[in-house]
Amino acid sequence: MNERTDAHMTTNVTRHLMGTLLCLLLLVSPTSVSQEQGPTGPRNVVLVSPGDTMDDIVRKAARVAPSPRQLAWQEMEFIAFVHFGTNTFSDREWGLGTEDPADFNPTELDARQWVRVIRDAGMRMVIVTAKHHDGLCLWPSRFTDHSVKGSPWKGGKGDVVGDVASACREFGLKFGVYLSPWDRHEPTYGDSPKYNEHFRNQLRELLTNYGEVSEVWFDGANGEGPNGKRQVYDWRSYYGLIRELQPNAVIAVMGPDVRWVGTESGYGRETEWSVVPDVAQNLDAIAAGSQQNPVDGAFVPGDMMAADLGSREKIKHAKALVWYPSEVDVSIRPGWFYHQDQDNRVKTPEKLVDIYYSSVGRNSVLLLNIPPDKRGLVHENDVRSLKGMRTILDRTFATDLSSGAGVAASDERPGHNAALAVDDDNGTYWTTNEGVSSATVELVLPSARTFDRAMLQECIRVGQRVERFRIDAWTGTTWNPVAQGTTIGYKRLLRFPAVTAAKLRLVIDEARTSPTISTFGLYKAPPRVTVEPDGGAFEDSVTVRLSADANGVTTYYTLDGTTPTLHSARYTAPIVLTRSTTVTAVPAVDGEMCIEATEARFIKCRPVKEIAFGSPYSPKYSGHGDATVTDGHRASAAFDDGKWIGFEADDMTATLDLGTAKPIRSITAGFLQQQGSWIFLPSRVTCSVSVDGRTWTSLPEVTYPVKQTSDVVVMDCTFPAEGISARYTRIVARNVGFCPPWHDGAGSKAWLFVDEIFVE
Ligand code: FUL
Repeated sequence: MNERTDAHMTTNVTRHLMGTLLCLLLLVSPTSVSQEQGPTGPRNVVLVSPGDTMDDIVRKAARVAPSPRQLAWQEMEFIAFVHFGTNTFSDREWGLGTEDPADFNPTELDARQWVRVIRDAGMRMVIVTAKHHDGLCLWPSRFTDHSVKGSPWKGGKGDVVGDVASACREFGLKFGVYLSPWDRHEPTYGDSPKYNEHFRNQLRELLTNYGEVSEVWFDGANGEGPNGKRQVYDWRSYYGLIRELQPNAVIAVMGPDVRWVGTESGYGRETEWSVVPDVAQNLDAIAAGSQQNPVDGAFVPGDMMAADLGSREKIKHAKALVWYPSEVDVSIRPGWFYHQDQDNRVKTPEKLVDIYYSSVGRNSVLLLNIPPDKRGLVHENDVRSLKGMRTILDRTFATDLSSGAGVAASDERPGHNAALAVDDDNGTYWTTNEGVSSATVELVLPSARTFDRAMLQECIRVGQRVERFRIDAWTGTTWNPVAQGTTIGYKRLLRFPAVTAAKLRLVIDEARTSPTISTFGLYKAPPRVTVEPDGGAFEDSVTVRLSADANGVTTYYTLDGTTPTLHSARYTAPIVLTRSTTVTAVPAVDGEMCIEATEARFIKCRPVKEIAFGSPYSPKYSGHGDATVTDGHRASAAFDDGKWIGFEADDMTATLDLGTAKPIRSITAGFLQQQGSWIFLPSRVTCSVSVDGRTWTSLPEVTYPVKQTSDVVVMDCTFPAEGISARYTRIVARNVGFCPPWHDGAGSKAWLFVDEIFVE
């Protein structure tokens, strides 16, 4: 569905690259919030001179700090995107620009519900797609009729942008706008001066009529307009207008204040520097990068998407260094817009929590997209996941276990003693004396405490400095390593197996200058159950053990795929499974079920000695090689979960060898249908078995008609083989070959996805 993340989809987008390097000195803020003013105090940008040594460059990098607007934005930590518009009704991700505004017709639109749900989930701003690539304006712009004015919603008198802005004011959230420069509808698009004027007019409306705007999001995806023409964007004039009308708003992605992290997976970098060479603001590279297809959530290789952008290695040839912090944008669903067929693919609370740790917890702001449905409401499934996520985070961070600790540091600057690292005030910080760039802070807790999460924060108002750190716990005789990392930045969250200790230390091994720490917190996440083994294939029986990572926990489990309750079986002894089973376990504390379930699927089957494919699968969807389809770990409904293998236009022929002839009961192969991503069920599947690999017996055939449907289906194709003994099994699945005439991709190569093949 999502053209940008479907690695195999081709789009007709022509890249329109603007050979513009931003004029930094004009665009960045002239002042930063500095406690150390003066010629050596923090600034938003520093120039590197040709004669600077590495030490000079590192010292300069340590001085680069956020502008006030960047700092205010960073402190929001977790913000929401709302993709809503014509695509919501046409079931597309990128509209064509030819849509009829009359088709935009939400029946129960309630922006207050969106903002309430978003606030309750702990997010601090809403950025709404005022106009997406299709050009339909969600506000009644004076400069086009292609807007909500043409919609039956509220008789053409509605204003979605206005509704969101006033709901944000009511619920105390900041408000931001996404305005797509690429406009597939606007006739002046491609007529450069005219469209620039039109775009500024629209921007002016949004920046003057809706109160305070805190973020303006310019997309990197840019293509042709309705006349097939390209537009040369006058970025400088857009930025100038924003600075004039909303000086506190940050400009994101195709702009100078906030950097796209480089993936839409939700996972930021382990090493995330907010101080980067100025070339990171090169619009060519940003646009090129955002037209790439992130494969399995990895960073796209390339200058701006590398695994590290700001280490010493990266800054040594820079001409200037800027504060350009990262924003992680990701959708709660596979698509950016609502699609009914994704109602069951809403990210789970556990997944959202994992994303939170990997974005907010890695020196980034998390921009989570919550797309309202055709009613104009956030769907119940999304609300449920957000609530679950919030509960886990609240339970984790409710109590800071470092409170009451005695603190000492190997070095302290007067006025910045170690106690300031564990006080409740994030505005105060511990630091060392000039010239001391490695140091240790030791905490002595009032008694031994159990924790499995740590929070570290640098005082970024004076810059980002820490390059390498670790946390150790005292066992009574030695220091045991608990966690380690490179950058900290605004916030670093660390997860590790539970540790019980009364004494621990933070060791800063390397920093660019005196390190600062404004927060050093310790927490315990709600208990979770580990299932051992964590699923997979077994031949006769398998013994499964459940263990919780905390004391005082009772574990409840089911063997039928349902979520356990207090009435389910209570775990007291290892469970022996003799048939294919899904084990689901949830811990309970004091008679209350915890929220996080652990699930493991076990498949009873004959072990496969060897598997051979007639024609190779695509390297784009190759899982972990041949064994992907016989490892007992079944793929989910997500085509990009790394567990599917995909054949592009080709059929699949798989021959499995069990080593010796054995009695078998059935043979199963799983296939995926996700037609929005050009993945079809096979048109025909045949299966044959053999004792010697020469004489084959065919089992009755299975065929499927290819229907147009948006349903995502994981289909098991099972061939009964009761009473048969075989060593070899051969499955042939016919690819439909090319997308059928009724499909968006008619005539293009179709995909066949398979996982898992097992012989019971
Ligand atoms: C991309 C767009 O093409 C997507 O539709 C979405 O808006 C995402 C946030 O940015 O570049």
